[in-house]
Amino acid sequence: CPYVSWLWRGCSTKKPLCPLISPHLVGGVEVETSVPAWQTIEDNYPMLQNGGRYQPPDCEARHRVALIVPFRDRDIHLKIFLNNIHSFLMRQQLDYGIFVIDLEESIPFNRALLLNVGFLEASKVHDYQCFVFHDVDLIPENDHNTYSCPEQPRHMSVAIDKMNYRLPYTTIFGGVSAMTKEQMLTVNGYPNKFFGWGGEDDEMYNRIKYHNLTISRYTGDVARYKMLAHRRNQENPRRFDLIKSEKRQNHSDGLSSLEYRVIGRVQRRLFTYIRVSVDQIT
Ligand code: BGN
Repeated sequence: CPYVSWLWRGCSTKKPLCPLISPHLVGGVEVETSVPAWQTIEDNYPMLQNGGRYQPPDCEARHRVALIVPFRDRDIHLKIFLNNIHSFLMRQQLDYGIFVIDLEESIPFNRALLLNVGFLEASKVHDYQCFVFHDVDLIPENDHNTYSCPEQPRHMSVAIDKMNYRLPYTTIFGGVSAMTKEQMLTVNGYPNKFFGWGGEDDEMYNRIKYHNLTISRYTGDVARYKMLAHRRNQENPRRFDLIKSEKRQNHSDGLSSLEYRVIGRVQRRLFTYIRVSVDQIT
């Protein structure tokens, strides 16, 4: 602020609130599936702050959103994801950050635990109100699919090309889903004991239901995604039993019982990378 105007009117650097509907939206978008070099993707996004964070330059965002991306050894997917998602989120005029959470190799993959870690770590760097838990292999195809958090938890990957753009079952909560900070705290986050593929999202659904919340969804013409090709992950044979035992214990394993060690943290231009280790809890 110039000194004189500050004396005279009280200087306000506050930007106007962004419009309810961003003027930059285009609707359907062609997913860019090329795999550019890291430098090329970074050069595409000079307006990013370090750590993959962004605020619209000309208005105050209505939503502060952290994207939490659980990750293991999928560099190609991550490149394609970031190359697409940044322009998508910028068009939605969000105040957002992307957090990629990786797990030490010797430990079986645990998507739900990494989502909990991402929730806690992102909350330390900014006052995010909304968390979008995002698989790295899903790329949105329509920017009317706003990455914000409504009153109820929102399942976002409603229509996926590989699933013929149909919801496989009505209680599904995997792929891409959004919850407010308050909702995450209410349900005590995701479970920590689901090592291997499957069931952790169904357990989150049970928590949502247990706390009298419901799932909301956009319609399938908007909430559309392209799924990148990948090999099948190792299924967790214990997932059915784990779901039953969580029910008996009133879904109490979660944020409150999570223990982890951060073993790496890098603020890259396109994302914040956090690598963790945990003891394998049974
Ligand atoms: C379901 C998995 C989900 C997964 C979807 C993807 C289970 C547990 C059954 C009690 N659930 O079958 O985790 O997101 O498939 O379509 O395996």
